[in-house]
Amino acid sequence: MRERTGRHLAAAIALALTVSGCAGAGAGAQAEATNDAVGKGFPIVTPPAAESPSPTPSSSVPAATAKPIVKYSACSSGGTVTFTATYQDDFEFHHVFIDTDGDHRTGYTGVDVAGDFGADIMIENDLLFRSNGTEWSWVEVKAKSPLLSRSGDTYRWRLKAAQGRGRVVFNGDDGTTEVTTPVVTLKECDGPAS
Ligand SMILES: [Ca+2]
Repeated sequence: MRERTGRHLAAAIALALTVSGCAGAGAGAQAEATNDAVGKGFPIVTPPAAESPSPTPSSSVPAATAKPIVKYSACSSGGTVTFTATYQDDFEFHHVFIDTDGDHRTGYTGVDVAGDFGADIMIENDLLFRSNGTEWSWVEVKAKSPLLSRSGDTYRWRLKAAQGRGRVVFNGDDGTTEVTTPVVTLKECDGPAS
């Protein structure tokens, strides 16, 4: 937890502004600082759609339901890894973060999980991204959509082993609330990939 991210820094800056009395701006100043930290310092390289990838993650606050993400797992079979999770809250962004090299110094370091984590790969809804640094900066991987299926609140994704093997967490973000599961241990799938 020692490496905090731009958004935390931005929050600290906003707090400093507020405390110093610079801002009658209040929330406005905080929003501006947050945008600046991500938007100017680390431009999104390939913005294929208006909200892709999503804006800076929300701050972590208690979720609406006691267990916003349940039945989450990751398993490997052959040359692929399959991720499954049920998101019980109404999240806008459904993420899988993967530390493919097990090195917390590479990839996005802002994942809110116990222990060090450097996410090299991110799935966001139906798109795949690779990290472009330790901040919230991602490059879309133009490939077949990782989204295998969606049934109600349950998502299934599949990646090649090179992109999917490693330490995995699931994350949901509704723009206000962000929730992250503990690190998931990758297992062998019970049956052949289907
Ligand atoms: Ca890493």
